[in-house]
Amino acid sequence: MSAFIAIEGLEGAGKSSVIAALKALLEKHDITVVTTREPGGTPMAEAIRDCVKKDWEGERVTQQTELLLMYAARSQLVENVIKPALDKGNWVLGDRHDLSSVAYQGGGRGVPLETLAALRQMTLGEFAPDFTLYLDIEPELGLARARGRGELDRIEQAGLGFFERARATYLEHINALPNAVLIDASQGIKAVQNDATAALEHFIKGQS
Ligand code: T5A
Repeated sequence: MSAFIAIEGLEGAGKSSVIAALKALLEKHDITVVTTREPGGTPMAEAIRDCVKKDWEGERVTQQTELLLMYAARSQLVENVIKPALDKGNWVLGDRHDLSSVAYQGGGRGVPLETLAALRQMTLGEFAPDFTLYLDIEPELGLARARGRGELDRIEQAGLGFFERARATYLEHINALPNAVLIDASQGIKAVQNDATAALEHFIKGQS
């Protein structure tokens, strides 16, 4: 048995620390874990990540370019890393996946959902996470945490309204997903990790 778990949420929600705790939990169950991040996770996808996060000195990055780069990176990662890992019986913990595009490019930038659906169909077909953990945080708090760990990149400088729309879109979609859990990420790190590991433990039990 294998499973692809996506960890979603705005900047500073705590996805990295949650993934470390989930990995430890899975390893206690003798499960081999592969961790990924999006955009990124293969040499080419990491190059796309640098490209998409970089500030191009006054050149406007169009919403179409940003969208296509996200799906190009995702296609590379899914075909070269995620599917092969799942085929070997490993579990995959993904720091972001397709729901990020729905929230950021769809909600944040205003790309129509039909456009996203067409691109998803072209690059992923029916491939989707088996379980999604969404770490919910107010943009102001998340961005303050992100600022605390370093300078904000091009996307992080998009403004509060962008992140408010992204969060609203996350909330709308997470409530409609069958295998998804929302976690209050405004709590302290330990509490967020505890809630996340409890949710994953519940998912694991349901698989056996
Ligand atoms: N993007 C991505 C799109 O627009 N579309 C897409 O389809 C995809 C896949 C990726 C960017 O690309 C965008 C979204 C992003 O803007 P990234 O650097 O990977 O860039 O961005 P994030 O994933 O958002 O990175 P962050 O590091 O900001 O988020 P995390 O992983 O959620 O946060 P984390 O764990 O690194 O924590 C950040 C800081 O907060 C502290 C940590 O110690 C750290 O300093 N922290 C807490 N402090 C107090 N209490 C807690 N509960 C805390 N949790 C973490």
